[in-house]
Amino acid sequence: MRFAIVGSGMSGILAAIKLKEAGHTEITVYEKAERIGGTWRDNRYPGLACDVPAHAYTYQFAPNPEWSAYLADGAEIQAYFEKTVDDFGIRPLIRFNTEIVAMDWIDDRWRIEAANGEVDHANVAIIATGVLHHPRMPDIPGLDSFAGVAMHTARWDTDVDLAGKRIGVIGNGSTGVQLVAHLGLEGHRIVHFQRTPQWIMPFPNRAYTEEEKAAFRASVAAIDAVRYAPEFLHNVDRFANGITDKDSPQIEEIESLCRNYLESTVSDLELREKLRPTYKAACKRLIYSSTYYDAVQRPNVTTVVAGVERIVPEGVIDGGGVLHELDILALATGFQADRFVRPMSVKGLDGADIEIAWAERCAAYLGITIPKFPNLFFLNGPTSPVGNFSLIDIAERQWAYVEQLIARLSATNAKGLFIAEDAFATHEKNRVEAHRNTIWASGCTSWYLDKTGVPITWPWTYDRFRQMTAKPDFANFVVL
Ligand code: N01
Repeated sequence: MRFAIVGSGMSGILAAIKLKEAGHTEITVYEKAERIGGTWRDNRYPGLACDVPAHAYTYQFAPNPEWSAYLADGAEIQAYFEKTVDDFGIRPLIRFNTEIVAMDWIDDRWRIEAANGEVDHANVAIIATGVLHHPRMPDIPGLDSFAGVAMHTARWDTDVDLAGKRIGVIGNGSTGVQLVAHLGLEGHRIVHFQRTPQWIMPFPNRAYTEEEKAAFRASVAAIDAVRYAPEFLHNVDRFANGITDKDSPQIEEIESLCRNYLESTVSDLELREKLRPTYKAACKRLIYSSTYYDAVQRPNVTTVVAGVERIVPEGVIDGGGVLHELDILALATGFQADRFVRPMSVKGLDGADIEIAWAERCAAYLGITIPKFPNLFFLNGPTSPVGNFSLIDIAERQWAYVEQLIARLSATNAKGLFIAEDAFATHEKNRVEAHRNTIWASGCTSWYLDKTGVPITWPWTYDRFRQMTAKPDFANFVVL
């Protein structure tokens, strides 16, 4: 069996390692960039970190006793993936600088075409192209006229010298908050344009001591004590169970923790009201930060809530007509979250086209498989649980499921399999229905929502995801 994996971020690396370990030899990982790493390669803005504890944001099979802190920064996470690729010997499988542009199911296998004209064929295609990959540029008049340096946070130019510069930041999602917290505490002059306030959950970080790292090296049990620490699991469970019901006591508890943090930390009453959200906590992705409120109270940081009217060569004119003169403009304006595999063209059985399949909304059964696309398996595909979970854990569960699909192909000599249309339609109907009551559909805007207002995520508990991905029900699959 020949395998093609598209993308060498966290999920693609996982798939390659697992296939190699299972004894497969015909594996190629296609990577359009010149390095592995996906999100952690593309994002290099100051303050980038992961708000999932490092020991929980780690492959099960590759624990890392060397994590320097409870929450790791972006560069350290990228280094972990680079090391894992080498430790497991999969670098030779990766074709760098090779962007796949088209995939067609022809004669019982995938014909895979790269932008450079190369063509490959594979029996199984693993789509590991990430969730938040294509930057979303804001539609603000005059953006092109800015005379300073304007850059999206996912395209940060680390050569730009920030010293002494006046820096504007548009956007206050997880990215904008990390950037402003970091630069603000470093003393840079920041003007932060906030369109909608965010709920902020305190989540202190701390460096590990050499003694702790020695204990992690000595025993995986010490690592597991962090990974499965009761207080961390309590946070995860509270969130996982709360999101399914916007009126749940868990959401009330999250909101009260955030509200208390705002009120006990931000002393200036005018600023406090600027930062107070009017929608339910966790409706937008909940932000974890124990430094942002400190930063925005510094005299070098200004929070502007008057909106952004237009951009001019000198800076930004806010909704009140005030000009904020700037040298650097950071666009922390998020991603086109509905792209997934696209702009790649993917055509399956009987003329099935991913553009048509996803015309109304992008979705995949368990985030893994879609009807009429045989042996096309997504990791962290659409409708996977993305909330505030470790996407590594989700990809590992999905991989364990995909492994069983691949084993079935081998055992039966089948050419292909995919989720049946009726099983998928029933699942999607239930998913859309269940979303009515979730926190994400409780009346805010966010990247979770598709164009019809339905969240592109998992509306049930995380336990249900665990159960449903434990074992495929082959009665729900079409086997060729
Ligand atoms: O993007 P976002 P992000 N004028 O879409 C604003 C993950 N992540 O890059 O809320 C003015 O959340 C927009 O305003 P509003 C995580 O899953 C994880 O921050 O729409 N403002 C919003 O404030 C996260 O959820 C980590 O009113 C404009 C912001 O831009 C996801 O990535 C770290 C605007 C966009 O927020 C995306 O986060 C970082 C305009 N025209 C990110 N257009 C971890 O630690 C947009 N905005 C794991």
